[in-house]
Amino acid sequence: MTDLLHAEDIKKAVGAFTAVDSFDHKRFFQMVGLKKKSPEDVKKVFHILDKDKSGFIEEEELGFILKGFSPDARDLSVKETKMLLAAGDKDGDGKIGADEFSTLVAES
Ligand SMILES: [Ca+2]
Repeated sequence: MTDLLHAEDIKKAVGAFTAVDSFDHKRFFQMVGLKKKSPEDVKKVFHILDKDKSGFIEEEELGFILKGFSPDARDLSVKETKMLLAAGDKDGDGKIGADEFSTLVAES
């Protein structure tokens, strides 16, 4: 992930949401520098977060999204995970595809 984003930005962004239920994906994507990355780089980040390479970020993987940026980051709470899924899952299939992820980042 540090090939794509600055380690310092990742540290700051993860550090801003250490409190449970404080996660705000829009602010996080801005702080971590993802919003200003090219569509190709956003897709690369998507593939890192899609740990099982299924082509989707499922609800379980969403819960570990912060760990995808920094291994020592916390897991999202169930509430945060459900809110993030609701924000990103445009077609209602219960998981986030690459295009949905790009849209989620663009909207932040
Ligand atoms: Ca997956």
